[in-house]
Amino acid sequence: MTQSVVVQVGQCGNQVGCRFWDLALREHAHVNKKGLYDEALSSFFRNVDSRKSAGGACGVGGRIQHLKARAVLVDMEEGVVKEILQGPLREVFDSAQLLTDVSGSGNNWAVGHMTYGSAYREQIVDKLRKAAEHCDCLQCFFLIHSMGGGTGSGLGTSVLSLLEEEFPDVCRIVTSIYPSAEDDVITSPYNSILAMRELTEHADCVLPVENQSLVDIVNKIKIMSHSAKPGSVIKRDSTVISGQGGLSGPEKPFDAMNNIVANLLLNITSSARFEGSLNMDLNEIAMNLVPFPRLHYLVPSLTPLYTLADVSVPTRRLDYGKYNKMTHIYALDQRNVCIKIHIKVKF
Ligand SMILES: Nc1nc2c(ncn2[C@@H]2O[C@H](COP(=O)(O)OP(=O)(O)OP(=O)(O)O)[C@@H](O)[C@H]2O)c(=O)[nH]1
Ligand SMILES: [Mg+2]
Repeated sequence: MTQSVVVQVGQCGNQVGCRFWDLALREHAHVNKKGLYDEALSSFFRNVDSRKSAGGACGVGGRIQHLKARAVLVDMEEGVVKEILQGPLREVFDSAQLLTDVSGSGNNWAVGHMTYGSAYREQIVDKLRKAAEHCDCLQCFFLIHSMGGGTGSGLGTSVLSLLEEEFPDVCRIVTSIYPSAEDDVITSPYNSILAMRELTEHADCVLPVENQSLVDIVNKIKIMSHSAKPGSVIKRDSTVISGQGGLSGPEKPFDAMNNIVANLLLNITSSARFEGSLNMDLNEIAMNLVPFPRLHYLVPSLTPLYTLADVSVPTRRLDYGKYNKMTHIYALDQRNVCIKIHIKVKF
């Protein structure tokens, strides 16, 4: 089985990333009842035994000792990463995976890209290499960042070009959070445009997510949940928009929105994380859906929202048998016709 490394850059990247790790751990805990470190876990987690020498890496098949996320966390402010290290996910990361500064990029793409990009180049490459060395067969880098902030857009895209330089054969899938029209960061349109040029040049595949759409989805699900028909039960620990009931403790402002993005990533990676005859590798997303190298913006969507809200409605019968949760991706085919592709994921 192959492995992937998540690179989370900036406040948004790290906050979304943490929701992803939280949900991924919960999902694996749900299916992995025996406490064994299996192939599914190995795709995004390492199993480390601190009593052993040489990093203490344990192979697939043994008991779970300490799970470490295959991740690199970068932020030019300290706050968010510090909070992660004090939160329930602190055990999942170790200091070798983190890179922080104190002052941030001040919402300025150029500071992130040029100033921090060159100042931290060696350190970033070092951390990426270490993460890659822990993998038997590294298939994919997942970069998560915002397009509006200085560090996310500037340093995030600098990291992307480093990935291309250092690991040209490893697939680069980027989840970019675009600012909404009412964004309070005044420079966010400029940052987004400057970052987009880099994404076009250096990414294999970009999954753009717009903050306003996330707000709309959260509101829609809340309305649906409140107006649920008599007899339908709303699960208290819905993992779609709520982080409550799990690892995360009290909910923070962006949590509901970030949970949607985390769910999206969870669904997209699920076929790479779990065995199955219909399952595909992650690099097939780029291989099958990108008609031209620079035309790689795939608009993701989640459906149906009703199941997402965890409202218990009778499950619809789908031809996919046991696969009854799907992710759609829109793409242009060779004739520039918009096509809608269903990615099947385990439910
Ligand atoms: N969906 C979502 N958007 C976020 C989150 N945090 C910030 N944003 C959005 O991201 C943009 C700001 O980027 P940040 O990630 O905060 O900035 P940064 O990358 O830390 O860069 P600097 O603070 O300038 O160093 C704005 O458009 C915010 O609305 C988050 O947790 N989730
Ligand atoms: Mg910041």
